[in-house]
Amino acid sequence: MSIALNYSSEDLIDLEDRYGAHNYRPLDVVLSKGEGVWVWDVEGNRYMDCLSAYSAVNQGHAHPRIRQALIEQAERLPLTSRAFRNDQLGLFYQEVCNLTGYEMALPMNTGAEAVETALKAARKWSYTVKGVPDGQAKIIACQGNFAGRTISIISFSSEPQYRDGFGPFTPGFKIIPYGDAKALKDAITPDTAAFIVEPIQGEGGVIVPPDGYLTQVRDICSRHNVLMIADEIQTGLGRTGKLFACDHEDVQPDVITIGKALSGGYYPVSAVLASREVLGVFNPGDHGSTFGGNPLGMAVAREALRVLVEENMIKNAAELGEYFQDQLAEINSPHVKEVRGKGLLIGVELKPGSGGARRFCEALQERGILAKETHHNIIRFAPPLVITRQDIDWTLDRIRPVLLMD
Ligand code: IF1
Repeated sequence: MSIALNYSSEDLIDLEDRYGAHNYRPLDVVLSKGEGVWVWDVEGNRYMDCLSAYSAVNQGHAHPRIRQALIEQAERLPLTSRAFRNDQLGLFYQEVCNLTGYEMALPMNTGAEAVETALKAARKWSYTVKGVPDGQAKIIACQGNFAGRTISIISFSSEPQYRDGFGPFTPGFKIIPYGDAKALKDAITPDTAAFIVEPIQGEGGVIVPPDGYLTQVRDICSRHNVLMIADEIQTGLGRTGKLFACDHEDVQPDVITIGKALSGGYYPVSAVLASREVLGVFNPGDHGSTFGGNPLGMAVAREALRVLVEENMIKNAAELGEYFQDQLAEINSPHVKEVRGKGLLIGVELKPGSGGARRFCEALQERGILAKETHHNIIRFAPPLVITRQDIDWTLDRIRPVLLMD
């Protein structure tokens, strides 16, 4: 077992700093083991993981059933490429489509690749089905979106840091305010192919749109023959207490992107889900990737979806998310402006002048809780969906003094 024997956290941090690009500013905690909601650092200190690898380990760290599926498939056949077929892909398609109610799926690896695939499908659909003149397709996105780091995706980002130094950008995108259905209606033109939206903006700061927004979006997109693309890579697969966050309004988007917890954190697996009319625009050779739909990823994803449903994680996220959020809101902290979210995707927004969320995350780390700040003044709490009420009470006992500190 290749563990980092005889290396301290400090040694390993030094190696990262010396040899690695500094594209992150992580907390100085070096993790070496994980199980369920708990992770341990190199020195053996235990922490509650309240980030879940950005919602990729909804099923909890090192879920035994998903691990077993990984091992068994790894011992048989990890990769074939899509030049040949394999005995996991068809079963994944059937199971993910039956679970979600979509006619077709296209598997990729990272969330960004799923989003890129959805954008390509929407553009080609607009030319071949809707009749938009070739090369003229427009796609509308929202202020505060996050959908990945590729050049086309940051081309519709509104976050200067994600764009600075990476131009020129891909044309054909329009940005509108998030949560404003009228802005969407006013932005649509005959060349509009699609509207891509997160049902809750995760990185944007756990921004929950007004009740009914998704229903209005669905209606506007239907009326104008514009594809509604829901990016559920972070909000999907039980995170907000429903299979998809769109399910809170019983809205079915034309296209859904999924990723992260699709593999329970074991392996990069993402996918686009849509109708035959949309995914049917791809002809052999149009699109693909070396690892997309590989048997190892498919076997892992099949088991990750199975445990999500069979172990009642979605219902658990709804019930314990409500409890967690209510208890957080009751902490009478002078620093807290708002507690918001859905299910176990919770954001605690701090007031200006609180010194920023980072110092609170560092204080939480000292008390055995790993949480991540977003946009300077928001602490995100997103523990694995296997969390228990007892775990939440343990966490609250440590969060209270931090939110009440000077
Ligand atoms: C980072 C957070 C950021 C996503 C949604 C697509 C993707 C993501 C809604 C792309 C990825 C990750 C990426 C990671 C930090 C994290 C993140 F929102 F989850 F916190 F950045 F905004 N759609 N989110 O959230 O999926 O290609 O990463 O598999 O890039 O720093 P990916």
